[in-house]
Amino acid sequence: MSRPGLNRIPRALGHHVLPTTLAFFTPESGGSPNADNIDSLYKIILVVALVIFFAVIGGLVYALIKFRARKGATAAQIHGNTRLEVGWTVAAAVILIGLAILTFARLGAIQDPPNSSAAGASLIGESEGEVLYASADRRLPPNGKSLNIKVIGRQYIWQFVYPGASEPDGLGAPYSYEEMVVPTNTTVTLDIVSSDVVHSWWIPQLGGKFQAVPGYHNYTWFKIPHPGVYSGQCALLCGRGHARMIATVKAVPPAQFEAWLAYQKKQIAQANAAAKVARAKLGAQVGAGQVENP
Ligand SMILES: [Cu+2]
Repeated sequence: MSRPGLNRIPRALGHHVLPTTLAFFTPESGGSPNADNIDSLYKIILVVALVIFFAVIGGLVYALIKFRARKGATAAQIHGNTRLEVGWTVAAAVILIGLAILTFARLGAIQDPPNSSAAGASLIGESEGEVLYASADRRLPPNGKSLNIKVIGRQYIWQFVYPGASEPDGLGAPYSYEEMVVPTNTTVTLDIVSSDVVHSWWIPQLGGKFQAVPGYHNYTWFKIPHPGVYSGQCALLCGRGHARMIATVKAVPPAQFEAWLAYQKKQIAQANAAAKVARAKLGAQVGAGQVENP
């Protein structure tokens, strides 16, 4: 009698259950190559650790059962074993050195952003004059082009400022709150700052955690291949409203991103124009204060 259900079990164990279980203990990934590299590094180290764990525990259980107390049996008295001791010291050192080499070999791909893909948004190169804050920490892709977004942590909301300032001092740039919209296949570099206390920027699927420190700039990057929404939230207790300080990154095709940015710019310009009219109107009014202090 054929039982197709049973045949599927070993396959499911090998291809689904194991990665899912490992994923429970390792960082989230899938949104950006740096997050994927951090995650795979964790998985490799976890597998090595699991093999050693089971070898040690297995050896211990074997010895406990095989050499358990029995009537009439006398335990052998052993005083050290140089070969064995040198062996496990050297083996542990070799494993550690191997993991260190692997980690440093992968660090570049985690820290250094790659170029945008051909399908990404067409970016204007970041010329010297456009960089407001020079820093040796900021890493740019090999071709020097990235979409640089300023992430501002503030009690209790994240603000994102996009390139495209209309005034030389950086004012008039399009911005958004809480939701960052970015083009797919495009290398996005982040310039993380804070306007009050220390916050922590973290979208787990897009890579590591970075603190937003007042008076200091922190830099990271991501590159999202597919449209999607990635969520996170401030990862450092920053005050009463900390729990509300959520953040999402919405990746959309480049054309859609450009349309969104233009719309955002228009909305902000309209709001600024309306505020200007309101201010002029208020200024023209003769109020009680002006009567008393002409
Ligand atoms: Cu917070």
